[in-house]
Amino acid sequence: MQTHFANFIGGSFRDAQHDRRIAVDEPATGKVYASVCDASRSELAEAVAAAESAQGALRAMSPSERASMLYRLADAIERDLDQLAAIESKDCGKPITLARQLEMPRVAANFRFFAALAESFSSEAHAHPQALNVTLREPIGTVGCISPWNLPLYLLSWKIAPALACGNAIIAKPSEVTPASANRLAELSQGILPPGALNMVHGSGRGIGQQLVQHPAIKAVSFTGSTATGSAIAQALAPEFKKLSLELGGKNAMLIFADADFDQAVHDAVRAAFSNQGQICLCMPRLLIERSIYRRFVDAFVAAASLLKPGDPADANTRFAALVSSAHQRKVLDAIALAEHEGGRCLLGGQRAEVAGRCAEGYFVEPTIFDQLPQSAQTNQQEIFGPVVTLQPFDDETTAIALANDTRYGLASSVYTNNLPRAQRLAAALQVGMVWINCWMHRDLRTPFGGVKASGLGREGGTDAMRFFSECKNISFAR
Ligand code: TXE
Repeated sequence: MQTHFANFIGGSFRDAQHDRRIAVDEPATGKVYASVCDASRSELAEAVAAAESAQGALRAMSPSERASMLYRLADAIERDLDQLAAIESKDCGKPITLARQLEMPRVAANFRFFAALAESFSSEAHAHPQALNVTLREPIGTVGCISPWNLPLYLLSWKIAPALACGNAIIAKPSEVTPASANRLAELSQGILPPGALNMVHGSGRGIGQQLVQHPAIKAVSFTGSTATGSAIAQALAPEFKKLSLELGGKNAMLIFADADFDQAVHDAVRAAFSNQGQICLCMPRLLIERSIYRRFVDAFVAAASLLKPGDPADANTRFAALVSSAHQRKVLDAIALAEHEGGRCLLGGQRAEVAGRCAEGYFVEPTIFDQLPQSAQTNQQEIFGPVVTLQPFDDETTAIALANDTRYGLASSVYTNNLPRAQRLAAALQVGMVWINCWMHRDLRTPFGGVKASGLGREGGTDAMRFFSECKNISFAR
């Protein structure tokens, strides 16, 4: 029997009153393996009512009670880590090893981290000769969390954990492309969270997603996804003065100088270009390389990337697997065709990848490398969000900075150099929210996460997330 993912409302699973369902594929095989409910306004109304009714219980909880609820959820996730990794790998087409070793441990870590913060995040007091000011951080009420398909549970936990730590009720809308792990999280939350504290409505973005963010009961929206959708949400919500956090696309550049540790730069560039088949907003699809080492770097990078053999995501030895959907595979193959049309030289890949056996119909694309494309090419400007990377030489620091900054995006950048003053100059000049020096995707949960320009608005992570998911009220006591 086919699996079906229903809405999760008031602590139990409920299907939609109508019978509209969306098919869910297994990207590795190209076959439909499940369906997900396409929720309508009436289920949204039920979810809103459930969230409102949970508010009393959530507000009454002490910080340590909130923390203990999140610790219990983290324990349940850790207990079921293998199962969750298998669910995520099947639903997304991603290597099981990536889900098992990186994503699911980080999901549990997010709940633990915000459990601890629930206890230590404090209101502030400011003494004045005439008054004592107490600045409270209160729950907002009901918040909307919209998450994408590339790191489904990880990015959802990144929103849910701080929202609960602050005492809010949540209505989440996971991506309709990858609803499975969110569904399992909902099951795990039963008996741990008060009914109605976490609700999930499934379905299309333009349908239930849009209805959710616009619903008057939703006081804040945290969204991760494409820049186009983020912009549409921002426009729709602007007249309503809702709190809004947007984590959007990127076209990140890695800058590699001749004085860098060459082998480390090559190793990290391969990870940064092709992890999760390039479907991470922090991936580095543009590599800018100092001209004196350009040829040597290109040879080493192409050789290292050619070792990534597309394979069955369920195989523990696979490091590079499928794209998330047929539509996304088409988008990436179109982007490759455009790169060729723009005059790019294809140094590796450029085709749909053939994987034998059960994966013969899967959504695979080869790791693909282009050079000889000008910065103005669409390939260097538009987010592809797949395993397609471009290489460009630069002659000096000023040119490198200009190339790196010359896109509409501004999420992250990595700089490889052993010249400390140069590293500091670059960190100051790069127009991004996050700069890594001699590393990539190093994550410290206390640090702010987010971008500038078309990469988003606001920051997630650490106390920034706690501030986003709480409302501040100042009370002055006359002395
Ligand atoms: O994203 P969408 P898609 C980029 C990447 C990718 C492109 C499109 O370039 O190719 O976006 O992916 C919900 N109101 N990123 O179409 O549409 C939707 O149901 C409310 C970058 O999947 O932005 C899903 O849950 N919600 C990115 C979520 O928004 C709406 C990660 C994301 O979908 C909605 C993913 C609406 N009007 C894609 N429309 C990153 N920054 O990590 C859609 N949704």
